[in-house]
Order: sequence, then C-alpha cells, then structure tokens
Amino acid sequence: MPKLLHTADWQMGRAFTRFETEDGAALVEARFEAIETLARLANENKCDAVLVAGDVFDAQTVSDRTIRRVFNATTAFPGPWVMLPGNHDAALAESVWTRERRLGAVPENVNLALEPGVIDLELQKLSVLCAPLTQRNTYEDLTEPFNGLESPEEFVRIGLAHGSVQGLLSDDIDSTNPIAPDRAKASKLDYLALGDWHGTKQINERTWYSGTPEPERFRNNDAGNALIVDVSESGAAPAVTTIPVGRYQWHQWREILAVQSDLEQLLERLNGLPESTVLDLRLEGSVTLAGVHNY
Ligand SMILES: [Mn+2]
Repeated sequence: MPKLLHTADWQMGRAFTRFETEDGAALVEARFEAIETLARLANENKCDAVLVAGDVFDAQTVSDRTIRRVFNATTAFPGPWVMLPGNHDAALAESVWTRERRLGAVPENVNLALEPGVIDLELQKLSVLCAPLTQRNTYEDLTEPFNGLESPEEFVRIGLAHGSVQGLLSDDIDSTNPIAPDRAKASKLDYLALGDWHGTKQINERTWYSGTPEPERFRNNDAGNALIVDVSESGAAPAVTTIPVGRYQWHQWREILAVQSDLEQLLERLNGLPESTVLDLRLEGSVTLAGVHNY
C-alpha cells in the first residue's frame, strides 16, 4: 500500500530582491522551513517516498551553501526521495546536480533522476518513471517514452515529470515542455506527479500538479500545499489529500476608496491579516483626511 508525498517547484536559491533585505531573508528562510515541514509530514503520514517534480533549485548557479542546506533540510525523512530536474535546474552536462555530487552533498536516500528511465524502489514496491529535463526547454513530450517503459507487475507505477499539460492550463499554446493530458492512462500509470504549475491543480483522476509548498508570487492560485497520495494497490484509483504547508500567504489587493467608510473597512481588513502575510496593496480614489476639514 504505497503512500507518497508529492511536491515540486521549491525554487531554492531564489532571492526576493524587490523586498527590504530583512523581509526578503525571511521569505528565503521560509522556503528552507518548508522542506523541513515536508520531511516531517512524510514521517507523520508514514509515506514510503517523497517525489519532487522538478525545479528544486531556482538556478544552476545557486550557492554551495544553499545546496548543502537543501539536503540538510531533507534529513528528517530517512525514506527514499526522488528529485527530478526541471527547467530551472535542468540536468545539463554540467549542472547544479553535478556540483552537488562533487560537493558530496547528496545523502544516500536521495535519488537524483538525472536521466530518463525507471527508478525502482524495491523495498517500497514502487517504480518511478522519470522524465527529467536535460535542457531548459524542449518541444517534445518527454513523458511519451513512459508508454514503452517496463516495470515489475506488482509494483505501483508512478510517473514524475515537469512541464505544461497541453490544452488545460491557460496560455499554453505552443508552450515548451509539453505533456499529453492523457499520459497517465496511455502509460498505465497509477499516478502522474507533475511540477511547473505553482498552484495545486488536479488534471484528472491520476494526474496532479502539487504546486510549490511555499508561495513566492502574488499570482499563484492555490499555492502552499503538498499532496499525500495513497495508492492502495497497482491499478487502484489514488486517494489524494491536499495538505497546506506554506507559511506566508500572498495577497494582491486593488482597492478603490470613495467614501470615508471605505478607508475604515480597509484598515479593519488590514488589521485582520495574520502576521505571515505578504501584501501588495494599490489604492485608487480619494477620501477626506478624517478630522482635518472641520474649520
Ligand atoms: Mn518550472
């Protein structure tokens, strides 16, 4: 009865330069904490494996320190991790992943899917079919070879990929890194774990985007979650549970102030926000300055 934790799009090493230095640093810290939270969640839910569907790192050039901290943060979950290169951390001949290996930073229980193919987790009876990006952009569907990949019959068959499901997400016409919407069915996958879309999104019964665990933009719909995927046996429909893990909530407010009470209501809403809020507030309109006009 394999149970998985599905996550993606950590974008580690991203700098938040548009913010004040200390605020940006807090957002960076939150991303490391998110990995620790995921590891803890995998333990609490007795997961058999953690799958990271690409863009673990924001860039090939992240610091050695970031690399070490990422793998340190994973140590709380001693079971197998499978990490897939995405477009930001593609498995180039020389990449962030080859640097990690040279640094000796990758723990033994972390599997790096640097080449297309199957990673069999014997103990967990799991076959993970991997479609890593080996360049930043491709116009081929890298999950297409899944159709021809064999896996042991009694093993649960899981796909792991990073890109755009065609025809379902907005503005994806001719988009790079395409993925066929019916891939899970065509390749007889029990579940297809996807990354690249930063919000949590179900594509069909067996195909989901987990979204990023810690929001980092104002416009990612339903970001800040991880998915717990329970496949009772090979062929059974997966039970997928969305677990909120994000620390900061990002809001974008566009407010029009017309009368005095609009301002009062806005102040009330601002006071009601939790401390862990990132708010982009833009105001329009005009109000009198309360108490100034009484002469
Ligand atoms: Mn991506």
